[in-house]
Amino acid sequence: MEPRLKARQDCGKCLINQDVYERIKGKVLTAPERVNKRGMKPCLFGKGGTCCNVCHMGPCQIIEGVEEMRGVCGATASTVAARNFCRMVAAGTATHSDHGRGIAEAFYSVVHNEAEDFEIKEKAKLRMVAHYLGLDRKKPIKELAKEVAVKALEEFGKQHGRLAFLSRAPEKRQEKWRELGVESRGVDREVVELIHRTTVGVDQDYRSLLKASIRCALADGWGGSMLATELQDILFGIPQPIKSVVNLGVLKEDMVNITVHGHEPEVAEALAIAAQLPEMIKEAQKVGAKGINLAGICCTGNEVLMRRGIPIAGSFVQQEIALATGAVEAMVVDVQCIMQNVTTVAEAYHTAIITTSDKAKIEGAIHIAFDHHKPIESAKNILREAIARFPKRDKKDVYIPKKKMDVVAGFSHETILYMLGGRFRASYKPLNKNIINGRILGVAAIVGCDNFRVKEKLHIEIAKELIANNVLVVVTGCAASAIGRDGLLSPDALDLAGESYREVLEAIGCPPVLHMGSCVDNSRILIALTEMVHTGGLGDDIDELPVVGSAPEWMSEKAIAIGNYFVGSGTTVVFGPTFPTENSKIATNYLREDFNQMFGASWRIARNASEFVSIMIDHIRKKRENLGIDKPKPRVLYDMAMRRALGAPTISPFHGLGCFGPTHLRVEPEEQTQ
Ligand code: BF8
Repeated sequence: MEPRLKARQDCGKCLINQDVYERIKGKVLTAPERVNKRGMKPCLFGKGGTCCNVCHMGPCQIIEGVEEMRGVCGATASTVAARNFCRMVAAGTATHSDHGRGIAEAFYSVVHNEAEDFEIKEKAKLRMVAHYLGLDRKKPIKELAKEVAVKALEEFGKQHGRLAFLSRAPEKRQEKWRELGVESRGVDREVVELIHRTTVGVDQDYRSLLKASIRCALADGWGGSMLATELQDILFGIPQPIKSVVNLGVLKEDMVNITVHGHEPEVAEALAIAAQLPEMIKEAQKVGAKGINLAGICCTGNEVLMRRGIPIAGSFVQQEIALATGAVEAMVVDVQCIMQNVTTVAEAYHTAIITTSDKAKIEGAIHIAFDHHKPIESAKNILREAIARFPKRDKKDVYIPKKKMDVVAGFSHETILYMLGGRFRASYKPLNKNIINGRILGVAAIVGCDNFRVKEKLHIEIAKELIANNVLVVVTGCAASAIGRDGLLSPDALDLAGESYREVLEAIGCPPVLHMGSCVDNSRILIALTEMVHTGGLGDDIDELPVVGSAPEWMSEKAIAIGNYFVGSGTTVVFGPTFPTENSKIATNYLREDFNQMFGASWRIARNASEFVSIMIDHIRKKRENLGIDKPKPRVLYDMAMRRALGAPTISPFHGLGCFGPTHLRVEPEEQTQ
């Protein structure tokens, strides 16, 4: 039967695993098909930020400059676009920060002996974090850990003063924040205040709203996200370069396959430990499986990839098709980015969707609440549910595509220090030196989501062109998985790097694109940038560095919060192909021009890969010029044919490369004991 509504949009994402999509077509409706079949494009007013629904006289559609098309209350397009932008920042900050709070609570339980199974893995990092929380880092570890747990939790509810980790930023940046009055107080306070400002009849000046959005976003980057990353590292280990594999081909026909999906690593860490227990392997063998195979989806996947080398089955856009392989016994989810449709797809197979957080239940899923006082016991219960599904798998219905790609992940800022400087002189000096001498043009981050509405493979195209132009590229989130799928996280991709960048990479033996972790791990990039400033030679503040950020396929509110804290911290970011304030030129211009005046960095918009790369490289070049280190080389321009010709590197073992696991990070050995 012909669809009632005519398809108006194409989705390019089904091409990633088209063979699997073909098999479920007509069986279950999935996101790519919904993009095609919805019959309506995204609402123009909503998409560009000028649909106001903060009260019930509306929703009002606003057109900038048209008097009759202001809101019923008179709200202008700039106010409404700024309000909506602020709400996204507040939501993004809340998600990362509530994740951070969850980890802080788990940490509290561990150090107060209220939780079994986990322990402090990184004592030196604990001392460093204690120092920045204003504690005496020399105290005995057990006592200090308890104080850190309390202090970390207090950061969320603090009412006055400023967030402790803001003091980690370069001094000049801190002064700027002070002068502008955007130092974040407590995380919760900033989120609550920003939401308050955006309600009907409160803050009705786009300038005041947008400036306030920075105060909230900084509470994400230098607050909730940074606390999450640091406490996770202390509990579960600082990532070190590690080999693994990405894409659906990591699922195994003869094993119980469990995908871990969401964002918080606690559940996945417990599952990883429990899945290795002989008793659990025996239980799996009893039902005819060889063992238990864990594979990641989204940022939970990135967390356990970074620390344990657990393979990634897929990014955000692959969550449904991972189930459609018919080979997944359970998809275990925690919080964020879990599409409601996973239960619909799972119903067509033998798969259980298991929710574990009391904050995130899904109709049609099984709920097994994860008890962070008893992580392994909780994990065993989850594993048993999955194991029980294995005999129900319909072998005729199983299709695991062969596609997978080798990757090296695990580039925390500590390991980058080690890799660049070596064991005895761990520092960013070699990086700064190579930027100053022009071997490396600058640093670019490609972060954030992948998006069913974006047809092109923007991440890959942008990354290829940047590395060909000698730009060091760091990645996080689903962008990292997408780039991994196409081989750029492998040292085998060195050939795609520009000549001088390749020389640097060959000397240290690492891939041209560095995977720095999940989305909360964007805070690692903030610290890396600060380290570059402190190392010297590239200015006194982050906004002087030849660096730039991007989120080419962003879709989540979290991405907007991340972009905003980077801008507030002095890094220009390029987003696209759409942007949430676009219907108000006034608000959008403020984010670009006025933010640039205030923070030395701005929001930029690009529509396609070429625009992204142009803006990013021009920005890096401008910063180099300002620093007086510019030796212009012609940009290598890529058209589509050239990009295709570049292809993807083939899989091969990583023989003879030097980036697989520093034995020592920059710690004082005596601090590890006590
Ligand atoms: O926090 S990149 S789709 S999984 S929101 Fe979600 Fe976007 Fe993926 Fe990670 Ni970040």
